[in-house]
Amino acid sequence: MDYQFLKIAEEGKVCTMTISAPKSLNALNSTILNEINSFLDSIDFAKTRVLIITGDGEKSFVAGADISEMASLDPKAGEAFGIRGADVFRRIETLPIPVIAAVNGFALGGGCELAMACDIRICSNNAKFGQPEVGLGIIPGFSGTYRLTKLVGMGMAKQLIYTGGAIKADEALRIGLVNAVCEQADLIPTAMEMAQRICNNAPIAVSLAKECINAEYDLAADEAIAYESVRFGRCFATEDQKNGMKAFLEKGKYQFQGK
Ligand code: CO8
Repeated sequence: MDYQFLKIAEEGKVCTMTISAPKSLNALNSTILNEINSFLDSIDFAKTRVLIITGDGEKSFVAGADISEMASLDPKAGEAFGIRGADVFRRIETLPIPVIAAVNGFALGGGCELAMACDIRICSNNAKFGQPEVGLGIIPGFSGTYRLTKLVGMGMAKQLIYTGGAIKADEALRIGLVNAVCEQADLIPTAMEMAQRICNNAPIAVSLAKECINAEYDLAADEAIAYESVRFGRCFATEDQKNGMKAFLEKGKYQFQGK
């Protein structure tokens, strides 16, 4: 399928979705959100085991939601736009495969929120993260108040959101907003290498681990522990568990089939 604002590339079991709206530094408008939704619908999870999300060019990952589209919204339309973005990001967060954000520049507002909806964030050393919304008279609307607090803790989330200031890659690494920082030229290769390492593992197990980590974060301890036990048990219904353990005991290596 052809998209106006997305470039899709597949390499083995890894798919890369590049957001491309160079005139607005890849700012997210309604069309882009719809295209991401359509693209998510089209993923064949039997073939694609990891998704990488990045921005086009060397300057910006995503410079936020499109301010020109938001400028004239009334409260009802504002809420609807927020819900539309939040729904797309929640779909990304709950995809049955890991999603890596390869942040190649500005990740501001909705761009930071998109990165935070991904499982893992790797950024280039020119990346800048921030939630500048209060400087525009709004608040983070694509679930930033929720996810930033989860990722970096309440104190740092409040500082970033109240001041609206941007932080550089090294500070993002220090506070745990990103997993790794690298040179821009190494960004996609680094994300790809991590994706390949994930692909070498049992896909059903990776998917169940993602489901557990996401769900358990919001559960009380006893519920969370029980949630994991059920899914741990499910692993023993898979061929990959049987063959993976057999191969280990026979000092061999098994190519996981996702069955
Ligand atoms: N929306 C629309 N256009 C944008 C955006 C954006 N978010 N960001 C950049 N652009 C456009 C600029 O207007 C400019 O267009 P033009 O060439 O036609 O003038 C072009 O991109 C290039 O930008 P600059 O000339 O400003 O480039 P600089 O290198 O000087 O600055 C910055 C780069 C610092 C990234 C600057 O462009 C900037 O501050 N952008 C806005 C960043 C921002 O505030 N983002 C948050 C937006 S709000 C948001 O994301 C809320 C999410 C939740 C929404 C909930 C809905 C209700």
